[in-house]
Amino acid sequence: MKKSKFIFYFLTVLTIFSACTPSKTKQNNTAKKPNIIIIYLDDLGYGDVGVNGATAIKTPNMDMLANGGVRLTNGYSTSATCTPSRYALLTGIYPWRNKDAKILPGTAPLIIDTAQMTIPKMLKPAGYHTGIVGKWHLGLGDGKVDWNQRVSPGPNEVGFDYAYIMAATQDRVPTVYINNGHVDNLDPNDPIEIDYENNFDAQPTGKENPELCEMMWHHGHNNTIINGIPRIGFMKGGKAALWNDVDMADHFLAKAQAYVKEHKNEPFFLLYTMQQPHVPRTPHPRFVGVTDMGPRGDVIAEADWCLGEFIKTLEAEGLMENTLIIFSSDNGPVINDGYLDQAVERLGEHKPWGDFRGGKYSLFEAGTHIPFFVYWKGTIQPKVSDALVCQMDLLASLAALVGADQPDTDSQNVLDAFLGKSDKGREQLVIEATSRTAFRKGDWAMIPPYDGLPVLTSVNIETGNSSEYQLYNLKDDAGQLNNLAESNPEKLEEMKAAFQAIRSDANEGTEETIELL
Ligand code: NG6
Ligand code: CA
Repeated sequence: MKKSKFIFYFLTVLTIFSACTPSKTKQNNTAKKPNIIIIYLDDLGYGDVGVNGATAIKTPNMDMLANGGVRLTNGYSTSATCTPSRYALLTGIYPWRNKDAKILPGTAPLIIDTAQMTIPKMLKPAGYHTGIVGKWHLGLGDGKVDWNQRVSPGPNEVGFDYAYIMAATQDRVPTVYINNGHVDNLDPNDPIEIDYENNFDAQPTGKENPELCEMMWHHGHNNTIINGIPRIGFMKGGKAALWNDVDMADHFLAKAQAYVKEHKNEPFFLLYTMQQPHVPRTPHPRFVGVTDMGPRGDVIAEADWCLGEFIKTLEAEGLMENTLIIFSSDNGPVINDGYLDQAVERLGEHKPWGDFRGGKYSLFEAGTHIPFFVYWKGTIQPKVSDALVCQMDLLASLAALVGADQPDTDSQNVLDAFLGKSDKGREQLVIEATSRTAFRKGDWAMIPPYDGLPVLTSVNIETGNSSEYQLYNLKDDAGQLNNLAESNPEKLEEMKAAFQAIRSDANEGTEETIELL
């Protein structure tokens, strides 16, 4: 072969080779990107899970994730209620920076700015398809939603390619599913109207017509009756679109499974936000009586079953080794949250709050100290970790995992703690409960003074309010019984200074009104 011809062939081969290489590398990179699934429960307490001490409820599937992955014993939501926790999870921003990040009515506008960074928005350029199935509760539209048109902005406008959601909570209207902005099964001849102030045409309500209620309200929850359950807010029309409460778990499960099957050939991110054990607790008849605790126990068992079925789908599709699963809850537990559903009477020895004090709505630990497990078959070695981590850190940590830029938010990259490679999490965390904030640093928790009732007696909820500073060493006193503020003034001053450095207007916040009676 002549030298020039050889060079020609050599260059041709080189060109073909180099033309092939990048696409091959790209393919390989894509293949290596793990699917990311966040399974997020509603009001599940630290102690509601077997691995965290529950015996009256069996949670074998949650336990499997915890025992086979990293069981985080110092894992937090930012807040002791839903909306702010979900806001922080998705945006990496402390919810108290956004005055609208409070428990929202079903008619509230979207509280995430469509220009804001979110987990799905961060993942999309990294090649991910993004979906959410389940509870949303971050507002929809821009203030005046027409439920009979496409409802936007919403999850699709803040990064989700696919969104199959309920707008707010199971106890709030509208009681319909929304599929990428459209109310599912809506009959245009039976339009939906929603109002949180005024009833429509003297329709029956829980307040006026308790005889029509199959589940009785205790406080709040006395407006329009749907499926025998009185709700928060008034709703008219949309009969064909109404969800069936006892089928909700199966319905969301089927959507989550379908999403996985449809997107198994590309990296995907799925936020699967189950509605249990939030009120109204409506287990499918298959689960009624599987615990001795009444509906609250039964729906936790139902949620665990859903998790198991969902994992079976991942297994059947051969996805387990390439899927990172994060399991957590938006806030701590509540027993009586407004319906008479036997939760109080049949609680028995079960401790939904584990060893902690308080629960949902509380600045004490159990408000935000929630179950938190990270599982990745074959990649994560089983471990119990006491690294301090918050759901808000998932944005920066997942960005590190997929090689995206670090976002400029409150989210901290603690990926190694999530993967069990390090015991080092964040150093400090501001926690929030109904617009009041407190502080966690090292082994210490500090709650500044707040006016307001320390205990909401009719529902037996401890708010954490006190006229004095409270300081607890959680290492010796997980149950926050010994206030060390007076005996350890140095520590108190150190905590106050560190807290105020982050939250300079901490004591000026106004307390959110929760209608409890
Ligand atoms: C409260 C509701 C409570 C629950 C909560 C939101 C009343 C009296 N109480 O206002 O039942 O819906 O809001 O829960 O209406 S969360 O988990 O979504 O934050
Ligand atoms: Ca919740």
